[in-house]
Formats: sequence, structure tokens, C-alpha cells
Amino acid sequence: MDEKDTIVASATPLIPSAVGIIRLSGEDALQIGKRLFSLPEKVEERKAYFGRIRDREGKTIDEGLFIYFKAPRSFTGEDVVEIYPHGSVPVMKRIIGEAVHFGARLAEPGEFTKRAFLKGKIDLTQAEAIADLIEAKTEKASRVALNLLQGRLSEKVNRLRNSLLELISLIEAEINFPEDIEEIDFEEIKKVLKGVVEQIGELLKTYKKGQLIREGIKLAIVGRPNVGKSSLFNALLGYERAIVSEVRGTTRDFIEESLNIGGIPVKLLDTAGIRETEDKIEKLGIEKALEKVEEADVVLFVFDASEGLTEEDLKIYEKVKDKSPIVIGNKSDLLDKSEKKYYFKDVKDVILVSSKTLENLDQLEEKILHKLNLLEDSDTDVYINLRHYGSFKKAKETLEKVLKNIGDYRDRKEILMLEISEAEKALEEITGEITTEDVLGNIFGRFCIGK
Ligand SMILES: Nc1nc2c(ncn2[C@@H]2O[C@H](COP(=O)(O)OP(=O)(O)OP(=O)(O)O)[C@@H](O)[C@H]2O)c(=O)[nH]1
Ligand SMILES: [Mg+2]
Repeated sequence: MDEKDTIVASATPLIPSAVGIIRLSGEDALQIGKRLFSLPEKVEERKAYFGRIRDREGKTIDEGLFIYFKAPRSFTGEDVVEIYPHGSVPVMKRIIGEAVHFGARLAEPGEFTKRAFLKGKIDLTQAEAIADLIEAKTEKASRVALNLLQGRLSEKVNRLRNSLLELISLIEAEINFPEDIEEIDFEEIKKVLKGVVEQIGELLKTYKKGQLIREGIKLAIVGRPNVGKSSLFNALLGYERAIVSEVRGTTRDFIEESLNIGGIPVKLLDTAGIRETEDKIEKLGIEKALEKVEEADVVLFVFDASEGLTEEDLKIYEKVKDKSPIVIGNKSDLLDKSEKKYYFKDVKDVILVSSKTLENLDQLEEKILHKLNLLEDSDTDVYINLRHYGSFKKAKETLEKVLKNIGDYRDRKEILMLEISEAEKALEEITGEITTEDVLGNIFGRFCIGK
């Protein structure tokens, strides 16, 4: 990728729509824009012009709007031109083709954002946040991405870095001017390092939850035949997706559908009822059901509360016990609650629901979120991703090593300084103060073209 080229791409998907956006970024953006669009001699920045979009022969392709964002006051920090034709696929393609004819190059995925990063308009956590925001499947995921985009993680990282940098300069001063400077208080160093380690620990804890919010959770419904798994599946989905019948063994293959529970993207799986059977196809379905249990973040184990617990239920429960499933007594509408039939062995918090009347389904959803610790959060929460996790972990481990042997550094202050710098550098990787082509390739390769 040559950073000097002027790049062009559609910023909107190429599907028929009212308006499309074509974006150019780079030194020649305005000059190319002028050839594409009928404009006055002097083009003002950040002003919308209405006019004709023309091809190389001056023939009109479409009419639309034109805006010029002069460097550095643009998304990429370079000269940017945006043209808004009608969102017609052939029109958009033709304009892009003409822009290339006039000297632009087709942008690679994420290249606009990469340029914004390289020009210092955004840091790496913010660039990642743009991809997260675009890909967000729920409102909650978009809110979490927005927090990163607004620099909430960068602020935290920079605060931690500053604490370390202050220590480094203090130690350095003492090394260089031992006569003029008071001897460093090692207790103070310990205190600062401990504080940093603690805060990094808190951030590390946010990784798992962040992953669930971004990527979603997998729920598998299991149980013996006819307890109402498919009915529960449909009830949670809100429509009749799976076949329900009083015949045991109705569901043969697993069914997977997406929904959203409390802002978390969910993949919900209905599986074949588990039982001893000679039926070849049903057997295969049962094997698959057990595989799905392994993959699930939460297992919903269903039994028929109106019949009470059976030997068959217990056998299946033994198979899935390790996943600490949520135990659901279904068909509560048929239950005489005074009979306490829904007592389930050693499981204390059986939840009674009715897939027919939808009784208690809200509580079930809440229980699922609670189980994954997804209930409590605030609008400003920051959740780190895997890349941040790696760097934070490296910083934390380095500092913990220093803390463990802090006494040994009294006569080796240079080493102490180096070790603290190493941790500080790990933190720099997060915001992208230090990067490699590999890291950039990974991050920007995730983007769609035009972003
Ligand atoms: N009254 C009542 N009936 C229910 C409820 N849930 C399911 N049923 C009935 O129970 C029967 C079995 O329901 P399904 O959802 O097909 O059961 P399943 O567990 O998916 O069964 P398999 O696919 O065979 O393993 C059907 O006749 C449903 O109408 C409920 O909450 N209340
Ligand atoms: Mg079923």
C-alpha cells in the first residue's frame, strides 16, 4: 500500500439506495474531484455543492452533492472529497471507474481508517472501535464500541503510562545526578507499581465480558424428548421456527437462530431430545446435541415440571452437569404448584416456565445474563479486546516480576528502569504508539472496503 496515492472507494454498500457516497483521500483528491464534478473555480472546504457528475468526455453520469474536506480537517487527515450521487450500482461503479481514470487508486479494506491512524487523527484502539461499531450486532455492542471510539480506553492507558513514565524519569534523574537528587523511596515506587498492576488487573477482567458483548453468546437447549425444548426455542425467538408436536423425537437435527437478549447477540440452538433409540437418524441427532452442549456458553436443561423429574432426565443431566446448566421446569401451566413435583434433585434454583403461556420467560432471560455476569454495566464501561489483553498481560507480568524482587534493584537502578520501560512499551502497543506492519495488517484487514 502506497500512502502517497490518492485512493477512492464507495463508503456505502453497492446496493440500490437513495444516495451513495464515494470518497477520495490523498493529495490529488480535489483535482480529481474537480474533473468529476461541475464546480466553481474556487472550491470552499466543508461546503455542499450541488451539480453534475461527469465522465472523461464530459458526459453527465448523474447529479448529486460534493463536499471538500481540506487537510488536516478530514477523517483521514488528508485532503478528502466526498461525492454523493444516487445510490445506483452502475452509476457508483462508473464514477469510481472515472476517478481511477483520473489518477486515483482503488482503496484497500480499511485504508481510509489506516491513513487516519497514520496521520495521528485516531489511535489504534479507536481504529478498532470503528470496525467494532460497523460490525456491532446490537445496540449494546455499538455503545461499547463508541466508548472505545471516544478514547475511553486510550485515556486509561495513557494515565497508566504516565505513572510509569514519571517513575522512569525519577530513577533516571537519580542515576544521572546522584548528588543533587534525594535517594528514591522504594516504598513509593512499590506503591505506584502496585497501583498500576491493580488497574491493569481490572481491565484484564473486562476481556471475557467484552468478547460476549461483541461476538455474542451461544445457548443450547437440551433435555429428553417431549419436554418442550422446541416450544421454548420458539417462545424465546418470538415466532414458530421449530416444529412442535406431541410425538417424542420430533426434532432430529439441531436448529440455530439468532436473537438478542438484553442487548447481547445470542445464537440459540434447539436440539434433538436425548434418549436411548435404535433409530439411526435420531441417534445422529442426539450425538450432535451433545456436541452442541460442549460448544455452548450456557446450557438450558429442560424437564417437564408437570410430570416431575424422571430417571431419563437424571441420566441426561449427568451428561451435561459439568456445564452447570440452567435447569428449567417447563409446562408450569399444567403444574399444580402445591405438589412440588418440580423439585430437581440437588439443583436449588430450578426455574419454572411455560413455553405455552410464556410465564417466567423474562426471568429466564435475566438468569441467562446473570450467569454470564452480563447484567450490571454502565454506559461508560470499557471492554478490552484480545490484542489489548495480550499487551496488558505482558505489562502486568513484567511489573509483577519487578515487585516480587524489588529489593534486588537497590543497586541496579538501570535494570529497574529498563524493566519499567518494558512494561510501559507494552502499554504503548495498545494505543499504537509502537506498531508493526503485522499488527496493522491484522487490524485494518478486518475492515470492509471504503472504511
Ligand atoms: N401445556 C404446555 N404444553 C407444552 C409446553 N411446552 C411444550 N408443550 C407441549 O409439549 C409437546 C412437546 O413439545 P416440543 O416443543 O415439541 O418438545 P421437544 O422437547 O422439542 O420434543 P422433541 O423434539 O421430540 O425432543 C407439544 O405437544 C407441546 O405443545 C408448555 O409450556 N405447556
Ligand atoms: Mg423438539
